[in-house]
Amino acid sequence: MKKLLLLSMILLAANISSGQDLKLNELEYFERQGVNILVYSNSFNGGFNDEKNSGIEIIHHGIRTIQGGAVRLNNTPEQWDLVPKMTSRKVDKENGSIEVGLRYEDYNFDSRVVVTAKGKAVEIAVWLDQPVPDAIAGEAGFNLEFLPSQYWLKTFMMDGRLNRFPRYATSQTISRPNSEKPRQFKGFKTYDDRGTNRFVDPLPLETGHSIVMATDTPERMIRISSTDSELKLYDGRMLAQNGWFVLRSVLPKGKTGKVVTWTVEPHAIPGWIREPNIGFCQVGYVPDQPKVAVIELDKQDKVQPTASLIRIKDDGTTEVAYKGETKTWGSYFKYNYVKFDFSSVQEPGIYYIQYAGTKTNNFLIDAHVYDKITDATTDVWVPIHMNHMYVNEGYRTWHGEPFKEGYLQAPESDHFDLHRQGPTTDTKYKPLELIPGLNIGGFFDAGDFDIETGSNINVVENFIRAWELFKPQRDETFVSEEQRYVDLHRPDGVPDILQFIEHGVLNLVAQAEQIGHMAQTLSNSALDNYHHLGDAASITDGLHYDPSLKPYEVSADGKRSGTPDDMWAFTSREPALDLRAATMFAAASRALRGYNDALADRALVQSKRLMKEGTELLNKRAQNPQDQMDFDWLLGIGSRNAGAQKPDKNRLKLMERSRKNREELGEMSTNLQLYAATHEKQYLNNFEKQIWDALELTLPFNLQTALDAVPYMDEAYRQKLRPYVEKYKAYIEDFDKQNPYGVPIGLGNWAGVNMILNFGITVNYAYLYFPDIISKEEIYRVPNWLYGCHPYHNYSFVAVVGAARPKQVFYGNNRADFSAIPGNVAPGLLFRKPDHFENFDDWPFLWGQNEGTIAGNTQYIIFGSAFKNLVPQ
Ligand SMILES: [Ca+2]
Ligand SMILES: [Ca+2]
Ligand SMILES: [Ca+2]
Repeated sequence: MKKLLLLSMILLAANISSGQDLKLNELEYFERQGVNILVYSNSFNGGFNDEKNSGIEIIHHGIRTIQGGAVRLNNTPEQWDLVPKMTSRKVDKENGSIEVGLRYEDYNFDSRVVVTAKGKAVEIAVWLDQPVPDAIAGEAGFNLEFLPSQYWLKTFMMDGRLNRFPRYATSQTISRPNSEKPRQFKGFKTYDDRGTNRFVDPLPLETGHSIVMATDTPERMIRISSTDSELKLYDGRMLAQNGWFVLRSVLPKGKTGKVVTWTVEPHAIPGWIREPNIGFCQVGYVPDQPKVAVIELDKQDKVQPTASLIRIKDDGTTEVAYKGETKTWGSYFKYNYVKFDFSSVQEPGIYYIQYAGTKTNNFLIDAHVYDKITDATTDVWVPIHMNHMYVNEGYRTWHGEPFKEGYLQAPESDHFDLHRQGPTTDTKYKPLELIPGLNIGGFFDAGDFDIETGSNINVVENFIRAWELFKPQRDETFVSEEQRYVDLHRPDGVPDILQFIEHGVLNLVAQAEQIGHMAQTLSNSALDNYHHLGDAASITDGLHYDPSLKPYEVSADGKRSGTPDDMWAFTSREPALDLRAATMFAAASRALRGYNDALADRALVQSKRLMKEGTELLNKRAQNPQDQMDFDWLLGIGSRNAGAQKPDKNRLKLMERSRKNREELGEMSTNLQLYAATHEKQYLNNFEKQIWDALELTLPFNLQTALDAVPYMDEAYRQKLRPYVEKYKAYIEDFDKQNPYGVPIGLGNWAGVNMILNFGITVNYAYLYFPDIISKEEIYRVPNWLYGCHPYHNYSFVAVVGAARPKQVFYGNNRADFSAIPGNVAPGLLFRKPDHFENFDDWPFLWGQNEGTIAGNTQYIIFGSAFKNLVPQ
């Protein structure tokens, strides 16, 4: 017996010590408790991505604090600096190593990075088969980047010299001739050199061979040393507010073989277990709704059998309101999940949840908790995003009037924000000629300031839907198109939402009238002002660009300048966009009737014209099989929704019939809109000929359109729709099996809030029209998720909404201030392969998790308005 005990103790000890070494796991990353080292589980993308999500990444005690491990060509790379393409990735399980091949096509430069587990550390080595090409010798180096918000104010020691990471960028720089700078993505330039022909290069904070960071903070402590190379520590924020701290070693000139070797040892707190994340609805709960907290647990954590709901009484003392079992849901990616159901507690009051040693902040149970969920978005976020206006709030100016000089015809070009112009401009204007009348109305796209036409169409549609469904009379905003002035919290006698519709339509109608069709976008012409952070009115100089003047020179009359900063209109014709605009214009003419009849008339004229021209162009195009896929997708019957599944015979038949119908009858949702606008029966007949095939083909995508038609249709339609709603009920419930949160969770490089809001809107309407099929409790799925019941942390994804703990930082245009624009809705949880969800709340700069968009936020207004109206029913 004693022997056995001894043996098991030895086994246990062996387990523990091997558990402390880094091991390559099944998911192909290095792991020990508290430390995950990923080697190109996520690749760089080039150009559009923010590129702070890739290469060698370290998740340190649950937070991805280190990334960007790769051979890079700059001391502190920016978003549009070249990234290496991964040409190979070999995982050697036996020897515990991962090797990636990296290539810079522009410089015909290949390197290999090999990461090998060595006890508690990894060795990172860079291998070259050919020396670094001359053009980038001395520039190419191995970089690793550290998250500023997790390292600032922490100590570091380089070769025994003590120091502290600066809170703000205040180190030193030099300037160097542009000719020495490695080229940027597609030849774009992120900086305005003010005519000096020189670029700025940061100097290192420290240089040496061995660095220990954050000895004062065990969660962040890391030791890095190199015997063959010099380590240099830089502050990437010197060039760009979204820069990280960068540690790098320049690759030696003229050498091959193993040229750089680092030993990297992230500290692991012995026995560390991640604190449980208790997901719940921060906004609170109405008394009769289901109330289920989802508790996210470290896989090493032991599940506690119970959790408690504590009530804070009127006198400030507390009492246990309910103690109940936790129910295991199971594992989902890297964590385990249990649920705590406290639905039985219905008494209004102030509560918090206690699970083991973890207490949440407090929340309310009360009949009115959801009453104000859309106010911040409608009263603050939306008006701040009104383009071509001066926006004031109390003592504060959010921005002056932007883009006074208007928009120039974009020449044929490739664009940094993914717009393409060409091969033709499809307008009567010459490249760089002023297109009159476009600097009016419209909404900033997101954290940037362009007018994405597609998004702006969505925005107007969303406002119209909100207006027609809920007739919100809310008037908190003064809007004068004549003064080009917006004042927040100043009623002017007109419902704000009508003014928002008008503002959106003013720009879109101007596009249709001036250009003849819809522009793809009105956007920046220069990358160096695209990443603008600050007053939108200062993005351009407000003066017409005159190429006969020198850059930065202003004409004698003060009206023109030689600075090529004017915005461009990208005008290559996209008939699908014209059709979407036609649908929206039809609805807008209806909504604006009686408020602004002149604009309603203009919108209707453009609707009819674009509908006719767009359909003809699309049908012509549909003869080309290359375009067929996009065409199908537009119809909502397409292969992108069907996934990789090869369509069977029946499906192909349906698709063919849908296509034919579309050619003859026009687009389904347009027909519905046109019926609503005109009450001409033929549109409704057309719609009915199309909707059933669409529901057969892609139910989740098309049910909303079918529900939108319910108010115009008879009882027979409603009966025919029933089996589809029943199918949709099964679709909803299936999410309970897919993940512990019961909503569709996206895994793309833009977290999935739009998909979740769409889902929420459809569930709301399915419940409204078919309460005997879709039960009321289903409508709470999406608000739960949005307001805090989700992985990673439990903060509300809507800025300032979420009584006690909304998120603090968003990727809005004030992100440089580590702030938020109230009412913004974050995309949510960004998935990093192979198993990590993330939403930073101390670092706003990753757009995939923190950037709210104008289309998404207006979609939130629909969702929130529908939801809060349904709650009391
Ligand atoms: Ca944009
Ligand atoms: Ca108003
Ligand atoms: Ca200008």
